[in-house]
Amino acid sequence: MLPAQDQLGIAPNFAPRMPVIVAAKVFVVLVCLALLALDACRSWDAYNIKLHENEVNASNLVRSLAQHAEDVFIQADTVLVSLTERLENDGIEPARLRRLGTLMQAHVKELPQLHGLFIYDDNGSWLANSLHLIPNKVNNSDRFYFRYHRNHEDRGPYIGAPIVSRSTGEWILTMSRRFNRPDGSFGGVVLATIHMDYFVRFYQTFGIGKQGIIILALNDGTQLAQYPFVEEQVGRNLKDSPPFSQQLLHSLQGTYANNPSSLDGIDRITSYRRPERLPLVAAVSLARHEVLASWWRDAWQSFVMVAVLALLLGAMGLRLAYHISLHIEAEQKLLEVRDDLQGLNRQLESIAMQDGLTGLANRRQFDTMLLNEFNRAMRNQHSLALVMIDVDLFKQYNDVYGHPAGDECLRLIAHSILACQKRPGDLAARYGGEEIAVLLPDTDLEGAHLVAESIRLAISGLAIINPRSPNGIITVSCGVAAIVPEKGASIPMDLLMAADRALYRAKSMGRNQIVSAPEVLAA
Ligand code: GH3
Ligand code: MG
Ligand code: MG
Repeated sequence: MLPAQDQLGIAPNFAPRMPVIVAAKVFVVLVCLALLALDACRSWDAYNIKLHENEVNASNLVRSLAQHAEDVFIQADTVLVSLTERLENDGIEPARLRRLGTLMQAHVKELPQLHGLFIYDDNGSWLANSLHLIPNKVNNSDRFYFRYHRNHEDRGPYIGAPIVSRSTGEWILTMSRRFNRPDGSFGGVVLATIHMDYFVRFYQTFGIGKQGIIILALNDGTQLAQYPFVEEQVGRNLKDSPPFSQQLLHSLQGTYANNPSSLDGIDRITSYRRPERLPLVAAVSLARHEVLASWWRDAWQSFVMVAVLALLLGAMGLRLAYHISLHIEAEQKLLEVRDDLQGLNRQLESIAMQDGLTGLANRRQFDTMLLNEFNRAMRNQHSLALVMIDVDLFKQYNDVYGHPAGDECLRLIAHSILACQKRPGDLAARYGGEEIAVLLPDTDLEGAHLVAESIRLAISGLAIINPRSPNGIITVSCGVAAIVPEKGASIPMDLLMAADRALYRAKSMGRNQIVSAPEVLAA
């Protein structure tokens, strides 16, 4: 006998199929993709935070630069206001101008941004300056600031485009005011010149990367100073560049991305601010790739780590899924083998329980079933019936036709008996030789008699010739008995003996008939 399913260690419901493996593989791939997606989200957040940080830093820096530029020009203007006031009240006599010259020298020494201070009369001739000498035949009426003041009665300060100093040859910025004669007519111009280099040197103290740019410009777009200093770009007008025209003129401060720059093709982010009291604008442009350099480094490092992790996870997961699939395959094969063995086992069992010649149950199965049904009938107090069938004069049939023909005759008889079985619980068994027993659970004597009669008729209906029989054909005799077993009072053998006695009586009464056992009925 083969081991039962549980003894083989196989759980009855444990039969995972290949779709589970496909789902596991899909799950592993999804986990890997989710890891990469999470990293991409994290990097995207870091990217936005980096840009925001840069915006805050740049806007703080540009606020300082705007304040610085305003302070530098306001300091110069304070000197110009005082000179204008003296010129208008004290006049331009040579002695006064000499004293003013000394005062101007003191101012220039005091304020490091000042390149010089100058006074011109209404024709542009030099009246006084902070230098120690007044060059001959030098006239500044061609300068734009001079023409501006001569043509405008406005008394406010005027900041001009960068120019090359006639006294020192360096790039300077100009701030000037008009002074009037007592009658209100144009009296001349006071001028403060400021080192452009003063701004450039200040700007270079800030860390703005290799491709960052700081620009100081007038509101009309005229560039006053730039770091890094590029001589060809001095004094250029930015008003036609789109960011300047679109953004800087319309708000006090802000940030914009000019990608990429029309000048050098570099993608920059610019923050700008305009001071409140002067028509200036300060701007800081940082190269986007420099701002994001650390972010790129971090993002790559993190991507490489996550990608390696995802690959390892994916490889291990898929390998695991592969091994599980092998395991499942092996298990399935084992189950198939088990099923085959169980089928074989059932076949062997049925062979062991069957009669080889007739295909009916054999004696062993009959004995087991008789015991079982007897006990059941006892428990339920139902009637159990037995029909014992014996072929009449079969020895003679064998003698006439031989044993093989006898065997074939027995097969035909068995087939007829099976055909008469009405209920699945009935059992027909070859009891021995040409004797067949039919066990009929839940059947009384009367019912069993009817079954026996139908069997007898079916067999004589086969009309198998038996020349030595009085009827000329094969017939059977049947002994029928039935019992409602009582506990402790009856045993299976009682039923067998009763049926056998009835059969004996049927034989002695002339064969081809049925005898029921009345004494059993009575019991
Ligand atoms: P009756 O029962 O009517 O008194 O007469 P009978 O000739 O049938 O007598 P008995 O039952 O004593 O003889 C049984 C015979 O059945 C003996 C034997 O030749 C035959 N027989 C028993 N088993 C087989 C079998 O498997 N094959 C064949 N061919 N014959 C068998
Ligand atoms: Mg016999
Ligand atoms: Mg017989």
